[in-house]
Amino acid sequence: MQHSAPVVNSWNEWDQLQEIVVGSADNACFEPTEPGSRPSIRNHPDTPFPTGPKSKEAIDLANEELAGLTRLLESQGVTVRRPETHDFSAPVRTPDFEVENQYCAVCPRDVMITLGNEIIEATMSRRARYFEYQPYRKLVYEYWNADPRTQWTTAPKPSMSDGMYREEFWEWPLEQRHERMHSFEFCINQDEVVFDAADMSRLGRDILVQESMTTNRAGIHWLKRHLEPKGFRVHPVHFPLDFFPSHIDCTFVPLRPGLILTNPDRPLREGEEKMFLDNDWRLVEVPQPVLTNEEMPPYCQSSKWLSMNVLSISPTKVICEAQEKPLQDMLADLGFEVFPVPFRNVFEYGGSLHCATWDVRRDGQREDYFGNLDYRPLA
Ligand code: DAV
Repeated sequence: MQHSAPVVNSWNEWDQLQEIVVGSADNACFEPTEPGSRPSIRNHPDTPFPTGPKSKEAIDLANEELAGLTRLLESQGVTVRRPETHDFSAPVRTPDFEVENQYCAVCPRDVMITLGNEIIEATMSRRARYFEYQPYRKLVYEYWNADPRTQWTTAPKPSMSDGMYREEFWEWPLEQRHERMHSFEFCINQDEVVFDAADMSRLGRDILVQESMTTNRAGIHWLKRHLEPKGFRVHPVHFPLDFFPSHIDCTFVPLRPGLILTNPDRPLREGEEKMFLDNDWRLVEVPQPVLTNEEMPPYCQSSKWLSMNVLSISPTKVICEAQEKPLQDMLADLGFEVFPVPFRNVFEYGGSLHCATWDVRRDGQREDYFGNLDYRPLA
């Protein structure tokens, strides 16, 4: 079927949504301990973290909320697609590593990104997530077969061998993290190209990429070299007070041209606000989340800032977690129609509403929202 608009078309985080993939908790497993991840039970750091499949009850509760999000999106005229069933309990063995089980398909955002008419599969940064593109491949083939304009790129797979990681990272005392906060060195080193898709945020021609535990400078360099010839500008961004950064969408969340939600605990590195202020973008701090970090679900490895992991249906409609009243009120004051949906049972799978989705088609084209920019491309 040939649409007049491309089947794959999404240039930013906010244009009117047409088609989206919502994750699934089917067959989800606990994330294994590995060089790139040290999961622990909240408030019980000395109890061993569980391994293998999650309980049926936990999976059903998350799936109910994912189904609720699906119904809401469909009621707004959005086509919702779901990943294929995958056996996450299967171990992975490559020439470079072994890991006892995989993770889940709750967070397509971490793995897949639409950049205009191109789908990119991220390299990923953790062993248990090495094959996480697989539940989405059937959809990718469908989009690729349906429209000759669909471009599809898989980023180079890193070895994920021991040498790719900096295991001491996990032992650094807080004081040392503070001293090193401007070096942006985390649990992966700079030897191989590494990035998770969720460290990127799309603003038309301009793509922000966070340096993090899941994206290194070589990964950002690869993205620049890949995207600049296509007319994108790639901007590394940093949040030095986030000592365990992973994925930009609980830190810096654009909602419409000229407006970005920011995290009061994680200010942008000094100087990096210039491109936004020079182009009349407002950076607006969100209120404190309703839950404290201590009150987050025991198996959840993310912070309370999942509160700001909202999903835009359009430049005027935003989906927000049902219990986050302070943020909902702020969004309403900013002129948004807010759609609350219960989602706390999804938190232990690593994300909230933005993480648990991958938008494939939105209205609109590539716009330049940063006319006043001093940008130096690689070549
Ligand atoms: O701020 O805790 C959570 C997002 C993970 N996908 C955070 C990052």
